[in-house]
Amino acid sequence: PVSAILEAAEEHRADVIGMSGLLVKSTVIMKENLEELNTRGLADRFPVILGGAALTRAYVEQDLHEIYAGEVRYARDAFEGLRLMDALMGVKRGVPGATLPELKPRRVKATTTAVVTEPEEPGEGQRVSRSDVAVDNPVPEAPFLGTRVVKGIPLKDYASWLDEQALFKGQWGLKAARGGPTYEDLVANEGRPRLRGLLDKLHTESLLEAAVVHGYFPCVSKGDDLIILDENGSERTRFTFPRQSRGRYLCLADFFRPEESGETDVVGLQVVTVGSKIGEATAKLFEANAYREYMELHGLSVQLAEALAEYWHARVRADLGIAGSDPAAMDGMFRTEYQGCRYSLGYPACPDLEDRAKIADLLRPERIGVHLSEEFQLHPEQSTDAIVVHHPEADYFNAGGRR
Ligand code: B12
Repeated sequence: PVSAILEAAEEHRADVIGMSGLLVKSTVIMKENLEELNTRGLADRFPVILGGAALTRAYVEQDLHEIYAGEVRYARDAFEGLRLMDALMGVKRGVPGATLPELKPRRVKATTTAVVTEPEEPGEGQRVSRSDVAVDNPVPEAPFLGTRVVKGIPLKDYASWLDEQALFKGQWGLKAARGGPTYEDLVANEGRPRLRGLLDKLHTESLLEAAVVHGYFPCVSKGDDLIILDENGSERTRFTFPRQSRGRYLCLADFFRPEESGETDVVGLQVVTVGSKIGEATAKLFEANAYREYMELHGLSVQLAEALAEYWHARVRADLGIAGSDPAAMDGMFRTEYQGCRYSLGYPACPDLEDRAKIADLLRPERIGVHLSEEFQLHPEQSTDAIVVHHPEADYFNAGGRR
């Protein structure tokens, strides 16, 4: 909460406040926090730096700058954050010539020349209620209905599902510099050896407690809804997903048999975690100011949560008897060249994080030590949930516009 941020800023006599917005929801929170700083008359005292995946430069430097009575800037990465700190401190200390970087204007096409041609929209009264997704695909037989808990999954089972590129580039920031080693050299000489060392450490110190709760549920679809049924065929709960407003008019519900077909479909749900011990280990490194080690271990732990989710998804495909078209090589897996799709709530096809509560109700992940917070975040952090869809046409798609 913003009050805790402000208390800490006062206590440590901070010069600048930095906030990170990782979730779409946090874009709204950033705005509210800045308004709160305005209300408390603190805008003059605290310049603000904002970063994180959910924010864009235009949103921060145009929209938020407009409402904040103090200075606010966007940092693309930690290094831009440092440059901004230098500039802000220069201005604060009155260093001659010190200025803040110019605000970046939003790049918009000139309205006089831009002609926006909307793809054909269905007319009034013709709202598309279903896409052309096939409804005659075979429905696989689930190995059981209901939920199961699996604990103590060994690291060696899911380590090979680690997406090295996401780890090295996304988390560890390995990047070729001009005149320096190439990315491939960095991976060979730094990335892989450090990764091997860390995986050994995780294993010998038993820092991972990988566990899964998963289940198969009978279901049908109705319009934009996926209806989960109980054993008597009555409605247990329902998810409502956004439908694309053009193109194929896809909606996640379309990948399940419609109610009027009289048939019942099956959906998989899963929550995976690598446990809470790893969070304690990374927190210790952070407190000891061992930032590099922290960043490497934390980055690896979050990618291992993702690896576990992907590994489990493969087991579900095998259980459902649809693993026949799985690609032979791992990079094909990362490109999702298999039958079906694992949709995590919060992603574009199913953006509502509130729906995580329905998954938690159905799976009861507290049985593997995972809890859903009021902000719909799973704790421990290195956990992720998913709706597993078997339909051969299921793939990632964007159904924006109804967030
Ligand atoms: C790795 C990852 C995960 C990991 C770990 C998450 C974590 N805690 O770190 C796992 C697999 C666990 C995960 C899970 C989930 N994730 Co995720 N995840 C990502 C991913 C791919 C990368 C995030 C990351 O670690 N980046 C690396 C760090 C170092 O980079 P960064 O955060 O961007 O920060 C850098 C800069 O932005 C900048 N910066 C950031 N903040 C600040 C602040 C200041 C002051 C400064 C100066 C700079 C700065 O500096 C940093 C270093 O350069 C993002 C997509 C993306 N590309 O960002 C999605 C993303 C964050 N996840 C998303 C979602 C939806 C989820 C889940 C809710 C999915 C689910 N249903 O299970 C869960 C939530 C987990 C939970 N516990 O509840 C969405 C969130 C969008 C939304 N709807 O709100 C994202 C944006 C993906 C997307 N495109 O939709 N996720």
